[in-house]
Amino acid sequence: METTLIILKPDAVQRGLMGRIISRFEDKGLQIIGMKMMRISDDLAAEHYAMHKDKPFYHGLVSFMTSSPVVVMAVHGKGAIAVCRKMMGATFGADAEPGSIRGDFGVSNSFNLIHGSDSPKAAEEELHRFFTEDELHPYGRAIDSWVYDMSGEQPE
Ligand code: D4T
Repeated sequence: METTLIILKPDAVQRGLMGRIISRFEDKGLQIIGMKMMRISDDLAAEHYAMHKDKPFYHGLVSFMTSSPVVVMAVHGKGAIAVCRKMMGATFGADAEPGSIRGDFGVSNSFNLIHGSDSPKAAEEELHRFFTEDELHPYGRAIDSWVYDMSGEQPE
């Protein structure tokens, strides 16, 4: 089981898409164990996108991410990191597959609605970047025995 960091970017919040995007993760059977609305500071955006510091789109990206509130979520489930990335679709809206979040809701390259951690290492770092320990709430769900086959040692 994994937990990944998802950010509903400023365009998702401004366009009133929060509920529909959150529902997709819930419908899939993933569990939200942390969620808050926040305004990302310049420093936090710079830390989060440090790997893109030398890219031509960096300043626009930081300016976009700090322009308006975002919603950050800790999403938990089997293979949650890859499952969420698949649900998000390709980076650019115009390339993203229909049925994916970016494919269904956007056409822009830079306003691409959502961020998701891309590896277990990134997920761990990013969850710590955006959440304190007491903001995460792992909880047992009665439906887990129907979301997963629990007859073996691991959820399947
Ligand atoms: P994030 O990191 O936001 O989940 O997106 P991806 O993992 O799908 O894509 P990324 O790291 O390559 O890009 C981060 C962020 O920068 C924007 N971007 C990217 C942009 O505005 N122009 C570009 O040419 C690229 C490559 C979009 C997502």
